[in-house]
Amino acid sequence: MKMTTGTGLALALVLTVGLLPASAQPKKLNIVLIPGLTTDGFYITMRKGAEEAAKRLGVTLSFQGGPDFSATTQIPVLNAVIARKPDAILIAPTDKQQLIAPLKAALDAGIKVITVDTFIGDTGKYQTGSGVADFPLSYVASDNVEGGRVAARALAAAIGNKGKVYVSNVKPGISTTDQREQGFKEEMKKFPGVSVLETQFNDDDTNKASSQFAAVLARNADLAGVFGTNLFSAQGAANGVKTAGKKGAVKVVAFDAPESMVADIKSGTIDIAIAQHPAEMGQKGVEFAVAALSGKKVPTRYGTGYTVMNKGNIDDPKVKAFLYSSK
Ligand code: T6T
Repeated sequence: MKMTTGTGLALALVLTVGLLPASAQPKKLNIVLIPGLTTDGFYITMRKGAEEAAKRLGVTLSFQGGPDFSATTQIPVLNAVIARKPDAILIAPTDKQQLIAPLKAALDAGIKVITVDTFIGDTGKYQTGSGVADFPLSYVASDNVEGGRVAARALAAAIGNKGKVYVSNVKPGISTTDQREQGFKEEMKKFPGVSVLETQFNDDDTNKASSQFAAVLARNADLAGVFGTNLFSAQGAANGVKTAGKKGAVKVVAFDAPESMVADIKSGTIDIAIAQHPAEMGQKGVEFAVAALSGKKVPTRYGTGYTVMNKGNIDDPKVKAFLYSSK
C-alpha cells in the first residue's frame, strides 16, 4: 500500500512540475567541458564519457575548446564560458601556470572547477589549504609519472636494454607530458646501457615531430628508440620511422591510442601503446561535479588506469575497447 502512496505522490509531483511555467521549472545543472583542444581523439573520447554521465544524471553538458593545445587559445574560450555562468567547469588546463588566474576567476564567479587530464600548479594536489592553485575540487587523470616509467621499461626491453633513445615531447609547462618525461627519465636510470638524448619539443605538431625524428637520426645513425609522450608526438615519430625506412630497427613506444594504432602496431611501426582511459575521465568529472553541486564531498584526486597495447593483444576486443574515437 505504501508503494502505491509513494508512486502516487511522485506522479502528483511530476504533474505539478509539468504544469509550472518554464521560468519556474527546476533548472537543469549546466556543466561545460573545456578540452586541451577540440580535434584530438583523446578529448573527443573524453567528451563521449562526459555525455554518457550527463545523460544518466539529467544534466546539460557542453563541449567548448580551442583549435590547438595552447593557453593563448584556451584562455579566451574559458573567459567566454565563465561569462555564461555555468554551474561547473571541467577543464584540461593547457599550462600549469598560465591557467591559474583565469580559473581563479571562475571560482570567484561561484563556478565549481574540476580539472581533468592535466592540473594547475606544481603538484596536482588540490584542497590542501596552501598554494595559489589548490582551489579546484578534484583532479581526475592518469598517473602520468607512472605512465612514463611504464614507457621506459617497455622501450628498454624492446631495444635489449642498450642504445640511444630520445623523448619526443610537446612543450614544457604541460603537467601530463612533463610528468611522463620525468617518469621516463627516472626509470631509464635503471638501465645503464641506455643513453637518453636531448628531448625534442614538437608543439603538438605531427609534422614537426616527424622532421625532428629525421634530424635526430641524421645525427645518430645508431638511434635505437623513441618515446612519443602523446598522440601527436608518437604519430610523428612513427611517420618519421616509416619515411626513413627504419621500421623495426628504431623502436617506438607511444602514449595514447588513436584508431590508427591497430595498423601501426600490426605493421611493427609502433611496438607498444599506452592507452589512457579518457572516457572514464569525462564520466568521473561529470559525476563529481554533480555530487559537489549537491553539497557532497568529492575525492580531490581520482586516478584512471591504462591499457597497454601490443602485437600480442591488439585484436582482443577488451583491449580494442580502449582505442580512442576521432569522431
Ligand atoms: O596525451 C593526451 C593528454 O593526456 C595530454 O595532456 C595532451 O595530449 C593528449 O591529448 C594526446 O594528444
